Amino acid sequence: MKTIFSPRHAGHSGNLELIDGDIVPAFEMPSRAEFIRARIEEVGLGPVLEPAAHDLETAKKVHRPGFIDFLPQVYPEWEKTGRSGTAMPFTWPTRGLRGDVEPKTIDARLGFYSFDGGATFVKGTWDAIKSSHDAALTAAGLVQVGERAAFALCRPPGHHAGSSFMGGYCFINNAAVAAQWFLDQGARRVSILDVDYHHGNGTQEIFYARPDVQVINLHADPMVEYPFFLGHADETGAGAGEGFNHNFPMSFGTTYDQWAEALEEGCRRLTAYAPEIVIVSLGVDTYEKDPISKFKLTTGDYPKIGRRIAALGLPTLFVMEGGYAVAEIAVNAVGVLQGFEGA
Ligand code: FKS
Ligand code: ZN
Repeated sequence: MKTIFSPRHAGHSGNLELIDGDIVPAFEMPSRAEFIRARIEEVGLGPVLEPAAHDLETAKKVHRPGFIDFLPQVYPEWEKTGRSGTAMPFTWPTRGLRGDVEPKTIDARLGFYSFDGGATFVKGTWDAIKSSHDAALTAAGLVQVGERAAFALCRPPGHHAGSSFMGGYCFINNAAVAAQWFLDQGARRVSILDVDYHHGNGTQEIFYARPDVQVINLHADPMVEYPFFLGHADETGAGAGEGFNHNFPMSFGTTYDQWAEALEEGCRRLTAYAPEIVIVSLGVDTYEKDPISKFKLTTGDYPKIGRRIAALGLPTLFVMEGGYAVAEIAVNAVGVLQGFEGA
């Protein structure tokens, strides 16, 4: 399997994160992608190629155009106020406030276009976002021309980014852009299978009222886990999208046997939908030693996930999302891909 990876992700580094009443170096750091890249080479998964540049027209179909235009403006605007370091929002238009009027200052616009303080900017962030987006579309192109599967080693990740908001380390929703691109190439139905520990609230929101993209999410119960405000089992889609959104929230401490039951049911519903392409939002923060998560999957479980996905028998695009126990995430993420390839 070919991997698409851009070294430009590394400019998104040194960011600070607000977590548990503290400000710490962000868990979403460059070494994550570098460990995965090194592991791909170590096991000989296949070539690692750089992405081609793509325009943002597809991204502007799944995100509000003004939101996409805002992203490259953030750091220059931040610097114009005389600041350096990490740009992050601190005020959000929640219930009862005006979410329909875009204000003018950089601090206000950061809040206007986000749902939490987790999508932060340094100088190289926009370039990394763009390279991650390009990696997803370049890998999608490989699948489109007949590769059985491809791996977009995206960083930053994307599944928390919605039509007009960033958050949770995510800016552009790479998997959603790829799904839209496959449809624009003529696919009639695409499924997104999100196996990251956290609910892909952005992906759900983008496609919630649409029948052409089925969204299946396996994740920690939002009653107790981030992103808290979406991801319940009764969210099944709206309007023309009714019946095409499937959530499988699970408790803290979930082991592979329990998790695999949800995967099995998700795969049954995916097969019933009969998509032409599967996009896997591949997070490995379900791992027992992940520093910010509470599931109990072990290293030996990840190839099994890959094998089950391969058994769907569909062209498959893997898009990297989360996973934080740095060294081990590489073995686990590549383990899924090796399992898929029959290793
Ligand atoms: C827990 C605080 C949680 C934010 C977690 C963000 C998770 C991001 C991710 C992605 F795939 F997008 F990277 N803080 N006490 O793993 O879902
Ligand atoms: Zn996650």
